[in-house]
Amino acid sequence: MSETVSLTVAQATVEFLAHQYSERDGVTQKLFAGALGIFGHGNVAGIGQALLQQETSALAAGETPGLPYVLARNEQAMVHTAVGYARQKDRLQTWVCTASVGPGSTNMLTGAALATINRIPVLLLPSGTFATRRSAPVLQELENFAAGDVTVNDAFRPLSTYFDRVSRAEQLPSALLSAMRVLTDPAQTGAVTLSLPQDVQAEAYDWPVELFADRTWHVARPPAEKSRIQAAADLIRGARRPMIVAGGGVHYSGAEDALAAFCEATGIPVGESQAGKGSLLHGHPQLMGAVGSTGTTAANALAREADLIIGIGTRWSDFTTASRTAFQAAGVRFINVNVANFDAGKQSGLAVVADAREALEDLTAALDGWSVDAAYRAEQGRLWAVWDAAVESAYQPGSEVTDALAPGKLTQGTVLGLVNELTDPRDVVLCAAGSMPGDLHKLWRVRDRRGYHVEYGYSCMGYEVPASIGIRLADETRDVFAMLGDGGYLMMPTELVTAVQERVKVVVVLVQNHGFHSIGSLSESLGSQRFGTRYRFRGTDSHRLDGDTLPVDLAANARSLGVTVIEVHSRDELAKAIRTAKDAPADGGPILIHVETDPLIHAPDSESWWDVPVSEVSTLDSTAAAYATYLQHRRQQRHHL
Ligand SMILES: Cc1ncc(C[n+]2csc(CCOP(=O)(O)OP(=O)(O)O)c2C)c(N)n1
Ligand SMILES: [Mg+2]
Repeated sequence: MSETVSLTVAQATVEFLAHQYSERDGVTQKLFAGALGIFGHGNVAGIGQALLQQETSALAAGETPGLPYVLARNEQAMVHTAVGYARQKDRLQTWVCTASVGPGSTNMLTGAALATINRIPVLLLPSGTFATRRSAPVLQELENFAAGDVTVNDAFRPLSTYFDRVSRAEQLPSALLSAMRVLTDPAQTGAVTLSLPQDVQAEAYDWPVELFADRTWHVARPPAEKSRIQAAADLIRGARRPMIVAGGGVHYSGAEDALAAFCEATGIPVGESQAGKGSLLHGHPQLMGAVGSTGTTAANALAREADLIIGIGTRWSDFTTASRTAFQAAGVRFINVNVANFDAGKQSGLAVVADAREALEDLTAALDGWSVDAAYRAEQGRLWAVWDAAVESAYQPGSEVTDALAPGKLTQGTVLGLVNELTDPRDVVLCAAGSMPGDLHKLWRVRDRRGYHVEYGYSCMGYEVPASIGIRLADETRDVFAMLGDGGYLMMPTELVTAVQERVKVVVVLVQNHGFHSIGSLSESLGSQRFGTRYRFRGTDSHRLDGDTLPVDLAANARSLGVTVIEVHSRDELAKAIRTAKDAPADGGPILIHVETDPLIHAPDSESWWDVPVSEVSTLDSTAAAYATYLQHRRQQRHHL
């Protein structure tokens, strides 16, 4: 008989999680940095009691708890914190999120979707109602008229890359082991959900002690099959205008240096997706910057005529392909280097299922001595120079732009440019939704491989503040600058309080433009006249949202939460505020810089498109005109078969 120990399911879960490690390239680290949570019935006496018990005994022994607990303010937000952390750690470390029965748990659904779509590991522990049903229906329990075994936590199933419900204590070991396997699998990772019914959490069981031994999960770097590398090399040798599209997989695999070496040897230019931005650093001769709907004119011009596209670690989202209009050459072919065969098969590409770094090293060797011709390299240089000049004038607009601005307002390009210029290369810029992700994609000059963090898989308003905490906790040697719109701020300012509580230094640059610059422009381009995108009073006569600007004071709002706030009204004041934020103490808590911008000044055009359907019939001239333009763009859409 093996030795056993009596613990509740919750205590066993916490004990197990505290002993998990990930390992890649011989480097071992804890898989879970800690647990984020909000207690209510369902977890207060289960997981909550277990976390208390381990904190108490660790501190009494003069040790740090194996799974330190951090109280968050909103369950969706705490998943964002975990995602921010895990992405900054190249998916090798993450957090556990625990929530109470019902709304506490379903608040995590958006976070689950975000994690799975971005392929970022997080472990979610929603609480379930009684497995025994002995007091059913309990407070916050869903009663489904047609199915007795359904709970609100079933809503996690389509959003999780792995889901299990532990209805009996005996099921826990296999559930935990499967969860770890999926979290550390680079091809399958995402939100992993273990639903823990409230009675089961508190139930005791005699566990074999081996369950709680240290366990190390190897994060694989699968190499490509030799024949696929050979086939890919043959295709590349036969191409005249090949181009790389670098995605998030380049970062997660740590393949940046291998990519740079490959590009330098072959002269193949690189366009980057949002997650892949920073794959090559600003100034690299083959870097053509962002590609697709929010791309640079340089990358998009090359993409239009490329005869071979080599996707590396990309999901090929519509922003990256400009809704399948980016690649226009007749007979254009694709190679997809991806650790997930799901992505490697897209665009009818030649699938190279492998870790990005491994595959790039093999491809570099297979193409030894081969390069694109000198004219193609020179063309890249010319295209980039034109774009870089456009970036410079967005950073430093001329008087024809600045003279037209209302007093105290700046352009968004000025704000991005100053933050870029005055931060350290290693600092992290962060964003998720609004007009800024597109502007950052086009304009931000990335100077460190971990310096750019835009969540554009789910583009979730509200990600920014909680994720900035995760990023800072992941690496306290870097300052984090969260670029946040007023709409995004109003969606979820809650975690500023968590940053105050934990004394986490994050810098929020709040760009106040009184509504949705992004959706306003989109609306106008689709013939919908910016309807419902401005934050205005309802007009007493017009009955529409076209009255005066609302008297919101988000600076005062942030101050009331305990945040240090700096309000700026000029370029010089903004520069000073950024320097003050940089000089602020590392444990001084969050800082918010409040700046007003003009929403009608745009970043330079991408010469690209994004497919958003326009009404086919309408009584509005603006919509009818937009539909005609829409049809023209639709004609450019291609199947890659
Ligand atoms: C949770 C969520 N709801 C809605 C949207 C759709 N959406 C995208 S951008 C945007 C407006 C963002 O406004 P703001 O943060 O002020 O940024 P701005 O567009 O002004 O730059 C909306 C509503 C979204 N991305 N996420
Ligand atoms: Mg706004």
